[in-house]
Amino acid sequence: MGDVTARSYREVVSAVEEKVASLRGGRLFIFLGGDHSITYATLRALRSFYRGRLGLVYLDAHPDLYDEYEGDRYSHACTLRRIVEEGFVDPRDVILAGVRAATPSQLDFAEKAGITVLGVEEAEDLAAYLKEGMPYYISYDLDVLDPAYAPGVGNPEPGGLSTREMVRIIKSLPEDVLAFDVVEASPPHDPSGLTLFTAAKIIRETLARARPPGWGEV
Ligand SMILES: [Mn+2]
Repeated sequence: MGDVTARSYREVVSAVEEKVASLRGGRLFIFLGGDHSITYATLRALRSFYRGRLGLVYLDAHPDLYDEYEGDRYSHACTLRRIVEEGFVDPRDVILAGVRAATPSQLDFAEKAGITVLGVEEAEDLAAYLKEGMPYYISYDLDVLDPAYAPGVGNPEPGGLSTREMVRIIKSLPEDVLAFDVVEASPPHDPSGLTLFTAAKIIRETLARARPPGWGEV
């Protein structure tokens, strides 16, 4: 589908919505970021025509649950908060995994909303929290990995998953995937190119795992 170019975040959101809606369902969507705020745009676009059940697996070192960050409610630090507040996904169908840099207020919001939060240790068991028969959107923030494996991200957070552990997690994900994204790859922070190789590995493993999506009545 190509790149999205825009002069503002608002334009990003409408450009993504236009492109995605023009193709509608029946295929597996892959979105490559760009910072994590893109996931608000992609889910909003999918929700413009797909109204069925949808779970979200959100792999991230950070919860992205701030109400506002540096004066911006649509910052990458607020993405998951906007997704659940605007009703794109029921918070009880969200699994946030690999978290290791959370503030108390964000964890408090997650608990009240019913979001399942798993730390790095528990991330490998996330399959136990998946809901049977529910299609999923998978969002991979590359900073869920340890910076040893993916140094080229905007907010590296040591103590994360290894690529091997990530592959094991991917093999445990649901096969019914409507769409997935891989975000936060930042080439200027990735002089060796390793982060992009790791991103490619995640994409390939997810493609190997996912069945053609069951869009149902779209
Ligand atoms: Mn993120």
